[in-house]
Amino acid sequence: MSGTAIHENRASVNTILQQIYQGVLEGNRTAVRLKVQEAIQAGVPSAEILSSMTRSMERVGSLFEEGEYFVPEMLIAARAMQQGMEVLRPRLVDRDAKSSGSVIAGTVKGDLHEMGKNLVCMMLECAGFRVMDLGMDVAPEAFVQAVQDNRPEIVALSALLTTTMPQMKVTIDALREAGYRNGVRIIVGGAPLTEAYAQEIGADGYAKDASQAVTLVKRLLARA
Ligand code: B1M
Repeated sequence: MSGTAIHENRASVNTILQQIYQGVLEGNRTAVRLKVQEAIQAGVPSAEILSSMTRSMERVGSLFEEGEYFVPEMLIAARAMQQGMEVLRPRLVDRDAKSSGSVIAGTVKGDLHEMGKNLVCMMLECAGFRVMDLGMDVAPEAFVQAVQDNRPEIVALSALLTTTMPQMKVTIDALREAGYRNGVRIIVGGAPLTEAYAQEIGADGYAKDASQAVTLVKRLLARA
C-alpha cells in the first residue's frame, strides 16, 4: 500500500472510531452496531474499537457530573455500548479454546452497573475460561448458591459505586460463613476500588481493568 493509501485508510478508520464514540455518547444503538461492524470489516483491532466505547462512557460520566446528562442518558449510552460489545463478542471469544478453569462473576448487591463486569466476562471467555455471569445487583446468598452448585475456581466481584463497595466484603464473608472461602480465589474490580481496599476486605486480588483481570486469574490459578 502506498503512503497516501495508508494515510487515507487510517483517516477513514479514525472516522469510524469517532462515529462509534459519538454513537455511544448519543445512545444511538443502531449507529453503534453498524459502525462496529464496519470497523471489524475494515480490520480495526478489537482493542481500538473497545477503547472508543469505553472512552465515550468516561465522557458520559463527566457529562453526568457536570449536570449535562442524567440517569436516562447514562442508561441509553450503556445500552448502545452493549450493542457494540455484542457485535464484537464473536471476535473476542474463541469457542474452541480449551477451558482453563471456571469463573462465577457478578456485580454486587445494590449496584446496577454491568458494562465493566460484562467486559471482564468477555475477556475471560476469550482467554478460555468458562464463565457464569450472575448479572448485576447480585445478593451475597446468590453468590453462595452459585458457588455451591458450580464449584468454580474463581469468583469475580464488580462494583462501580462507593456505596456498594462494602457489599464485596459482605459477599466474601458470606462465602466464608458457608464454608466455601478456602475453595475459591476471589477477585475484585471496578472504578472506585484500589489494591489496598481489596486487601482490606480479604480478596485474593484486584484488577484495574478487564485485561488485568485475565492476567490476575491466570496468576492465581498457576499458584493454586
Ligand atoms: Co452510574 N455512576 N449511577 N449509571 N455510571 C457512575 C459509576 C459514576 C462514576 C458517574 C459519575 O458521577 N461520574 C457515579 C458513581 C460515583 C461513585 O459512587 N463513585 C454513578 C452514579 C452516581 C450513579 C447513580 C447513583 C446515579 C443516580 O441514580 N443518581 C445510579 C446508581 C444505580 C445503582 O447502581 N444502584 C447510577 C446508574 C447508572 C445507570 C444504571 C444509568 C448506568 C449503568 C447501566 C448499565 O451498566 N447497564 C450508569 C452508567 C452507564 C455510568 C457510567 C457513565 C459508565 C459506567 C460504565 O459502563 N463504564 C459511570 C461513569 C464512569 O464510569 N466514568 C457511572 C464503562 C465500563 C466498561 O467501565 O464499569 O468502569 P467500568 O469497568 C472498567 C473498570 O472499572 C474495570 O474494568 C473495566 C475496564 O476494562 N472493572 C473491573 C469493572 N469491574 C471489574 C471487575 C474486575 C476487574 C475489573 O474483576 C472482578
